This record gives sequence, structure tokens and C-alpha cells, in this order.
Amino acid sequence: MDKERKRLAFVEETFFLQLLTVFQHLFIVCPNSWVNLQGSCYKFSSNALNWNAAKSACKALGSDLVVINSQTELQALTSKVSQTVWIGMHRDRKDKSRWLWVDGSRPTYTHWYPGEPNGLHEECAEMYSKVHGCQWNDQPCSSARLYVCETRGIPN
Ligand SMILES: [Ca+2]
Ligand SMILES: [Ca+2]
Repeated sequence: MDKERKRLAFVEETFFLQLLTVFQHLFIVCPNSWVNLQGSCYKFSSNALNWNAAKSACKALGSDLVVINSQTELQALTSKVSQTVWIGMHRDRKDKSRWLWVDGSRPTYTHWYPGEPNGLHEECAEMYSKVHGCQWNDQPCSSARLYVCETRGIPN
């Protein structure tokens, strides 16, 4: 009996947590000229910069380069990406065979173009346009690219 009650409490808790997430997504407000996609805010740049300058530009806006955590997030972004853009992933300076997101996390989801990543001197990650399935490529950080910033929305 006790076990069953615990199980129900768990189901209830899970349900309410999911409901809370849905509401957070619905009532998130993004700054002007930012796009709200499933509870996160994105800014698609109109200027091309090298990776470090792009990261600084996002920082100046109180955000950082986009961190893509899941296929769901990638799919939400897809329709908006009409040219190659920088994303917030770079090679780990301590071990160049590994990658890091700008928030310090290790990628769990990746979406590399076939044959990529292919060069240890290509230390930053870009995302091809939707025409190329928004797949990723390692690229020298000095290249000029459009970029995508991401920030959490402000609760309404
Ligand atoms: Ca994200
Ligand atoms: Ca490459």
C-alpha cells in the first residue's frame, strides 16, 4: 500500500514538473528582436565575425553563443538558419580531440556533417544552413561567420 502511495506521489510530482515546464515555455518573454523558440531566446546576427568576436558580441548582449543541447533544439532552430553560423562549441584546449560548449559542458548531442570534424587546427564549430541540414563542421576560428546568440527568457 505504502509503495503504491509513493508511486502515485512520484507520478503526481513528475506531472506537475512537466506542467511547470510547459508554462515556463509559454510565458517566457524574450528581449526585443530576439526569437522565442521553445522557452529559450535566440538572436540571429546580421554581421559576420570571427568566433571570438562573435562570442564577445553575444556577451555584450547579456547572452552567449548558442548551446544546442538536443535534436529538439536543433529542429527548432533549423528554419531560421539560412547561412552558415558560428555555434558555441570549440575544441578543448587541454585535449583537442574533445569539444566543449561555451557553458563548460561536454556535448551530449552532436550533429556533425559526414566526415567532420576533420582538422585539429579547426578549433571552432559552425553550423551549415538548413539547405545542408544544419549539420556541423569544425572550422578555423578566424573565419568570419554570422552567429547565433542564446539567452534564457525573462519570466513574464
Ligand atoms: Ca540551448
Ligand atoms: Ca572541418
